[in-house]
Amino acid sequence: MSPAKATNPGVPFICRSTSRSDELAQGLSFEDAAAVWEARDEHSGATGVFEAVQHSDLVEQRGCNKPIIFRKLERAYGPHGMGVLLVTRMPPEFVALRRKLLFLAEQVANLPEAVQHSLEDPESAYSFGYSCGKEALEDGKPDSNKVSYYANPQHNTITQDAKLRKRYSGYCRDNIWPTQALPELETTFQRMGELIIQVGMQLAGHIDQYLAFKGGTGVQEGGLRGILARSSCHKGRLLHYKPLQEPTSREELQKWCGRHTDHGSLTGLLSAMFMQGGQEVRNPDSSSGLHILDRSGYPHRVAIPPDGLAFQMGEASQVHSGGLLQATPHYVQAADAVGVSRNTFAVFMQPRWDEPMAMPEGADAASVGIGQWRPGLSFGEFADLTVQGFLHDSHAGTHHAA
Ligand SMILES: O=C(O)CCC(=O)C(=O)O
Ligand SMILES: [Fe+2]
Repeated sequence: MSPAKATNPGVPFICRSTSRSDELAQGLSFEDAAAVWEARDEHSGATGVFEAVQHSDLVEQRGCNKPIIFRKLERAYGPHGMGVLLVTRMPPEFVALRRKLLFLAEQVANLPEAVQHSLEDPESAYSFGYSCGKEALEDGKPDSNKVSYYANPQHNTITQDAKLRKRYSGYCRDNIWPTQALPELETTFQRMGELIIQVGMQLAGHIDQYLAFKGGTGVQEGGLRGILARSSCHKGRLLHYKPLQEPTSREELQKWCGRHTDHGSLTGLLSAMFMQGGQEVRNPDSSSGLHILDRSGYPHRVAIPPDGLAFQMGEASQVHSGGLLQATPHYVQAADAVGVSRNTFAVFMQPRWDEPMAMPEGADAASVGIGQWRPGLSFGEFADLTVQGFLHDSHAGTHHAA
């Protein structure tokens, strides 16, 4: 199936200017410096204002941008931040790949059952390849509402060590691809994953400078960027939220990907694509989609523009920064419209399984604030505890970057 001609997805997105004087002096253009990104929930009228930075500014690492980027990072990820930063004006390759990959998500969900089954990996607890109905919803029922396809976007195999492949199966087993049924999936998934990781690494470099500026004693060797560069086990998740068969309550719609925080370091997220009958359609329900909870627990809908890439903070970064960076609680609400699917892609950038989960020297353990964390854990052990916690924690509704 070839991608349909783009219809206007109608994302309620505006770049709004705030103060201009000091920012102009820092050497950024007016628009760049002032960019915030405002998403409005048309039903409730609630707005969320999120920080945005242009991709080119992130890449160039110009010294004069630092004070602006630091302020944006603080407003995004600090203890009073909104939990998300948007990278805008991603290059044309990214925009084209997004469409191609999200059409493939729809196709994965429509593969014959026998093919889907052949792409499953029970040995990794369905953390590689096709997964549907293997995770529990908040109410304990199997989650058959969405289809996931998991893979390492950078490496098809990371180790031959049988012990590691068994002990850390969620990281160390091999990628699985539908080479016959959907040959384009492998390259499209991997290229998009690689692009997201590249931008995430650039962002991590700025975050390290920000942490140093805040007086943080440093996030382990090489900072957050070092942790992510050492890791060979980032995980991509292609997601298809199945169309509703019949109208349902708002409460049910909010269970599709219940409230949780990702347990890795940094999560990159695409703008979701809605589809009906094989064609892209506008989001039929302006209150559906990704919502983040601000520090007072108030939900804000996050509408990512098609050329944008959003980054949420994960729990590992909260630990590694001693609480200077705060993990982002979020959930996804399905669209209140029969017959419309939602397709998206997340990349969980996460430490290697053996990376120490140490907080910076001198930091106060209480400020880490992650329930399952204690000193001396490796990331693999921390992740195990997190996943076990999900079995009992009524706030967690999703399987995670494994
Ligand atoms: O569907 C989305 O936009 C986000 C999915 C998510 O939060 C997750 O997979 O952890
Ligand atoms: Fe998530």
